[in-house]
Amino acid sequence: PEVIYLKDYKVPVFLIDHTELRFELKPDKTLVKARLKMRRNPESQDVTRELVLQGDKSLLLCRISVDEHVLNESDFQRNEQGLVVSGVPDQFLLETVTEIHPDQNTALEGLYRSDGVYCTQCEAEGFRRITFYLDRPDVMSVFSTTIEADKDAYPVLLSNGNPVAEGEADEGRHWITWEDPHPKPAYLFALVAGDLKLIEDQYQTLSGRDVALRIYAADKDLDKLDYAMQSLINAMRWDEQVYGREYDLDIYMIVAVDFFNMGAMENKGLNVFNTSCVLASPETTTDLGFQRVEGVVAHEYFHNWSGNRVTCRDWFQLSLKEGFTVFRDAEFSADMNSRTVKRVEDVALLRTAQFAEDAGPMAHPILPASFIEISNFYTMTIYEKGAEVVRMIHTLLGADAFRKGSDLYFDRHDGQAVTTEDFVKAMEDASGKSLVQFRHWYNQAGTPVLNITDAFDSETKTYKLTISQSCPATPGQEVKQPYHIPIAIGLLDSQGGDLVLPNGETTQVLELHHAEQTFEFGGIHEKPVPSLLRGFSAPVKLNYPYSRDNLTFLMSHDSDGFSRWEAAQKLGVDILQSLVADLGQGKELQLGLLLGDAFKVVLDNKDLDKAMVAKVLTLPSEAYLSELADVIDVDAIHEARQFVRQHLANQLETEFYSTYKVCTSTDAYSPSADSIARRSLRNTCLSYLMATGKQEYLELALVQFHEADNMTDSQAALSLVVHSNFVKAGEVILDQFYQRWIDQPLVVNQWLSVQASNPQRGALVQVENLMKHEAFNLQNPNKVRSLIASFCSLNPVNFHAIDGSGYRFLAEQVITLNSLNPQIASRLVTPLTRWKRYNLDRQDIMRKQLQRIMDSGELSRDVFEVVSKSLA
Ligand code: B3K
Ligand code: ZN
Repeated sequence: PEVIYLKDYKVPVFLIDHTELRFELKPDKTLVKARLKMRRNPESQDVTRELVLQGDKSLLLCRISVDEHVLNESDFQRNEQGLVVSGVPDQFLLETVTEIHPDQNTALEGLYRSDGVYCTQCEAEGFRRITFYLDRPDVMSVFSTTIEADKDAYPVLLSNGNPVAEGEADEGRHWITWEDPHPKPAYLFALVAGDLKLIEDQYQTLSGRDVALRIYAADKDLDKLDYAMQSLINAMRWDEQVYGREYDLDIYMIVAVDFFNMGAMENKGLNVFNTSCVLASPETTTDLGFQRVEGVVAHEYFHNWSGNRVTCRDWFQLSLKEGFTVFRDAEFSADMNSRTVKRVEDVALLRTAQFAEDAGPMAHPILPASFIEISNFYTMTIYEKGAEVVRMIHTLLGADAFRKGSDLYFDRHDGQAVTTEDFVKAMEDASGKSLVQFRHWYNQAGTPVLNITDAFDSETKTYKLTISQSCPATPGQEVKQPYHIPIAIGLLDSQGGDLVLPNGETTQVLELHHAEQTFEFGGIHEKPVPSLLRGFSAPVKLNYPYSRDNLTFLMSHDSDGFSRWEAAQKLGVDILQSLVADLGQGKELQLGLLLGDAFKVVLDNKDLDKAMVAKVLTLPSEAYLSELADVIDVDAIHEARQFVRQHLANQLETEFYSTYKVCTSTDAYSPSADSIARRSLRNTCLSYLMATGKQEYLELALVQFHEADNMTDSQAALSLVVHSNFVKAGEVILDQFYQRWIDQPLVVNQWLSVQASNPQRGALVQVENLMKHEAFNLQNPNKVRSLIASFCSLNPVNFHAIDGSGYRFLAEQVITLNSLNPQIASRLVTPLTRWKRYNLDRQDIMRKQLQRIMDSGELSRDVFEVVSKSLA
């Protein structure tokens, strides 16, 4: 397959001013009639008379004409990528009739059917599976779309913009025409046709315009749409208040479908959502699910400005819209809920998944220089690290200058397809702050490492922090230039109070520019304890020789909530790492009271946010410990962590039990931050109580399972019992759970996931059996994620079983999915690509399975890119 390079970017030779589409949806085939008003791009130097259109091999071209003159075979050429029409004039009308087969579309890109509903997914390059087109984001066109279909089966026909005409046709068919006045790239096109129901609301924008809000879903899910609607309204208000951005069409629609490759898609005026990111009800949805709905609804809404009004010039610029929009949705969620909890969750995800990606064979900068398949670049790096980079700009500029910068960016580039450089330039121009060196964050891959040492001079009363930075080599990038890094710090006196820093505040942002730099603080009377990287002000790894006493001190005194959690994590990591080392040397595990005592202080502190208490009490995850390890010892990490959990459970049994009781409430379910916090702490306590292995806590968990009025509590109890040694009890409630929720696919998916992530022996056999279960369907990505992906990423001890069974299993699934759904296949393979992180025995069997995929026949570009880069 061909490698595409950013450096080869050229402006389009032709443009499309107007796109008129007519879809005739029929069960055996769909006809797509396109009328494209095209003209030569005055900005292109290219004088060719050849028009090159993208079009997938699966498209059947029935007819093509230029200015109403029908072309014959000699006037154009079909090839793998599309169509080349020769001898076109400077301005012309291109008409095509194409036949496509949505029923056979298992890749879920382009036009496909999800449970009988026609829907589209065009980002990044799906439009070329619908018709021949200039399928690139810098070609923006006004769309007018007519959909014709059987009226009974498809009463609802939707596309972008506003409906302008409708009518009846022969044979019980009907049609509707939609017009979208905003020029847009083809990746933002959408079409939906189906038997859908809706809930409706109204929104009045700041300037007084009325917008109709509609959320569509299958009839049975109509009762689960209110939370998404409320989240949408909150997001619209927030974007007006925080960014001054208003919605620009008369209608905003969201459609929920069950077959979807990712979370949701921001098509102009017509978002298509995975049901998992829009449906929410207390009985069926966990707190995490509620928060995901809120976050994703907001994310897609925010794209209307950061992505749609101002879009990407080419797909290398993906982080322009994704990094910025993730930053926006994270800030929205922080404002709606607990800011610190949101930050802790995001950082935990970044440090496990994104750091691992940055250290693996697919490492790439947030502005990649090349790719084979763009779908492989919808990554943690583009999204989450991209958001961190925008956050650093926010930190360096301050909120006011950042807002000026975003205003300038939106005003300057409204209606354009631009680059990350344009974004940074607008931030610079509006603030006057140089971001020249900062741009390395866009071009360099890898996670920078900071090593910090300090010195206190009691004579001169000065305290010095010496910070050095480095960044490991990544594929194709041996040497890195020093980054410009904002490091937010505080200094604590021996009482735990914050010292006032030179900026007059208790937190100051140090700006690191050099490979090594020393920062001096005068007028300091005793050696302070530094609180470093407050709020995780930069996506880096930080080493400072904290003693365990330092860490317990910071855990209870740091004024920055994030840093208190971070101190607890560091303490947990330190303890767990030494236990893992002990296991490696065959030593018996021992643990003192220090960690439990520190946890007790936190548990007893009634002033703390319960959600944060729960976070602090949660040991660093196996995934995070793995990411930090030189060589990942899967079993030792699991064993050490279980040992510490059990030890803490015994040491603090009384406290966990009383806190569990305190957090028990008879109030009706609410997804408010307070009640989420209460449930989260309660379930954390229950998990420790279960770790004692005592029968009485099994009873407690079972009572919770049976009496819960919400999915959070019932699912927490279910997974604790299923993952415990009480095997029989686990089987019984798994069965009860399934019978109860058999009609709720999203709940059944959680049921699959609980079993797939079971660390007890035998999980793989269970997963293999479940693949034959009626609840499973390999063509539904949500099912694949719940069962197969959960097993491979949430069940390290079983997936990495030393007999290689987990690896073989994954390779088989990837090979099957490669031809069904390449995007899902290529995501699934990720855990195998990290083979270099394991011991030689495992490396060997993991690599063999990658090779087996490689040799399995014709690979999709998606799978080929990931597997070949991993083997390189
Ligand atoms: N922009 C879409 C992602 C499209 C993925 C295409 N493979 C969702 C989002 O980030 O909002
Ligand atoms: Zn997005």
